[in-house]
Amino acid sequence: MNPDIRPLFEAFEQSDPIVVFHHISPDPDALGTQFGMVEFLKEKYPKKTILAAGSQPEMDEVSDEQIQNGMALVVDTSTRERVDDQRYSMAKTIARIDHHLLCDDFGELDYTDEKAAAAAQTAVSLLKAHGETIPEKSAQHLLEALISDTQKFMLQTVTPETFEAAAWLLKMGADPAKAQVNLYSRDRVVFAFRAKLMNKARILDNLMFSVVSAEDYLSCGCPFEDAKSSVNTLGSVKGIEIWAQFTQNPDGAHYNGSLRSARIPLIELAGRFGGGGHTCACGVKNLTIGQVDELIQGLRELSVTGLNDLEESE
Ligand SMILES: [Mn+2]
Repeated sequence: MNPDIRPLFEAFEQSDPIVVFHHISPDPDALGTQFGMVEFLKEKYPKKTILAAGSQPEMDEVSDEQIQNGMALVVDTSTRERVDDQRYSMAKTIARIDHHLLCDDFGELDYTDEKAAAAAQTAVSLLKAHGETIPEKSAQHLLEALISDTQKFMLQTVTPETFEAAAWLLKMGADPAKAQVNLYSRDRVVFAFRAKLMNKARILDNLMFSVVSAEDYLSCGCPFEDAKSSVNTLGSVKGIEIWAQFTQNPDGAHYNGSLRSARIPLIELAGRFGGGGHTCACGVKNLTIGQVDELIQGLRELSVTGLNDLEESE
């Protein structure tokens, strides 16, 4: 990561408006880091226009002019194509705060810490290093981002720095009990869909997977966005090393895959199908049903060979 943090804070100082962007289909890290930065910037610069961009209804209306005249801050987004609202590229100044494996360089103001467990962790290190204090609202958003991307601090990506970031956020007023409610109270329709997902789960060697149709979630009244992010419903089963969810898109033609493992790297296999993400948590889009079958076979093999590799290296 760019060790010199000053240019980022100088850019905040000099820019107005500042528009904060997230990735397509934002997860709680993308949203929490986005709103964490928005609330911080609003408090620091009460006279400036600070906006949250994105295609969701709860986001701000942002005009072309506002983007052109100011700064775009992109968070939690691995590549340029994944920015939710491509108008970000019209901004005078573009910066990024991220933690994905670096495959697209955003330039001089790219602050990507590949070792951070969440984009929120990168954001906190920058804020701390610059001696900032942040309002409670901002701290709450960032804590929720951190908890979510680390699955409650239980992933291999968690380091002492992750807890240091969490400790700092608590000092700034964040409340973990509120985070539990905000992050993990499910809608009843999501609960109903997840029951189906579990019902359809199958086990092959050390792999558990479930392939669900559009009908499966639409009939429960569960939106695609909520349905497709249910993969961890399949995790935490003894003897299961890899778990995966394949969700048919609402168009009925393709499938969205979410792949997870506790410790076997999946990124290379995901890459062969055009997917990406993190070492042990990957997403793959637009799979045909034939590709879903191929990927399941690949994951099944990896659930055995990957485990052997781990045992040998122990
Ligand atoms: Mn993230």
